[in-house]
Amino acid sequence: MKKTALTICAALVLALACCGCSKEDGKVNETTPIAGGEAVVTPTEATLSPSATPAPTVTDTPTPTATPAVDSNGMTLLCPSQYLKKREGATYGKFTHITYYSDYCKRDRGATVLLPAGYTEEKKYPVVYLLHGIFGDENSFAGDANLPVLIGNLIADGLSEEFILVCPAMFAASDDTVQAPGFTAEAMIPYDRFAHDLTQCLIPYIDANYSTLQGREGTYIAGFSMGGRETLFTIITYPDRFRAACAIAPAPGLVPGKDKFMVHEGSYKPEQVKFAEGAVIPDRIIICCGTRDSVVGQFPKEYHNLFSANGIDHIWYEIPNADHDMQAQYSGLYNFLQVIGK
Ligand code: FER
Repeated sequence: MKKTALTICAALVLALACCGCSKEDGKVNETTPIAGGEAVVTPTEATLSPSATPAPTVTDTPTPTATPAVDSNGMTLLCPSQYLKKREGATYGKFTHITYYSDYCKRDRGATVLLPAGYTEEKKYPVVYLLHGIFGDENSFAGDANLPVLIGNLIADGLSEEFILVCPAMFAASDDTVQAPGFTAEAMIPYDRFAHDLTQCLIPYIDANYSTLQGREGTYIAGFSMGGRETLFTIITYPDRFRAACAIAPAPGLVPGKDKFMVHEGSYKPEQVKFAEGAVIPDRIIICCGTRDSVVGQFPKEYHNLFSANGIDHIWYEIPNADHDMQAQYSGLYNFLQVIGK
């Protein structure tokens, strides 16, 4: 009882922390690139519902666009705002909700799927699995109207190959009538279980039902916050299954630690976060975070340091002035989605 109250409090604190950084009343700055990004309103237990945060509105850019700043790794620091606006000549896909049977969880589970606008069974598409934040579900990303726009624009400009986006529900509880997301050690278990549900059940389902480029070559994973942490957990656990990965503002807990929300037992010991000599591993791993992230703070940078110390090749970059917000998400996705097929 006491634990539940604490969990709800912690969830509210997190939601407030996220809401607190909203600066522009749902509007993304008109200059390029986007600035003062919309905060992610992380769903709490109370608001866990299919309708996700309304996406920020992007208004017309009156001035010609400046060349976006790029770092030494070739990462564009901020997603240029014109990529979040619909335009003539580009086509945009729509999310649909699917249900698959998880033999791992022994029950039906949901996911949302965004097919490329010109999807045809005659082609084979890579698949990006995109993991939501804590308390989220399969509808969290599907509620962001900017996401299909970003993807359609990247494809229209030839920056991304066409791909299928799958947004799963990460909380892979064995019994979701008794287990619920929260800031407790027990609640971390179903999040980590998702790696097994994904590789054993969801990927085979997607491969069986869509025209996919199967196997490591066509399989990508990315996530925001809790989803970023589980992206890292998944590639450490199943390194040979993914061609590339991106952890945007990954939450603590992959390794032991402590923050304002909880003590993290750690899914792995720091020395276990490595790949075996000669193992098949992702070609590219990106870790990024806003310089002003008020929720996960320095933990993403600590992952970067751990990966470096353990000899894992990766790209680390910081998103100027971004909080735990949409600006961070769009920056990470803008860069990562250009990696598909390359
Ligand atoms: C934590 C801090 C942040 C944590 C999770 C988060 C499980 C996730 C935040 C998000 O998904 O937005 O200590 O522990």
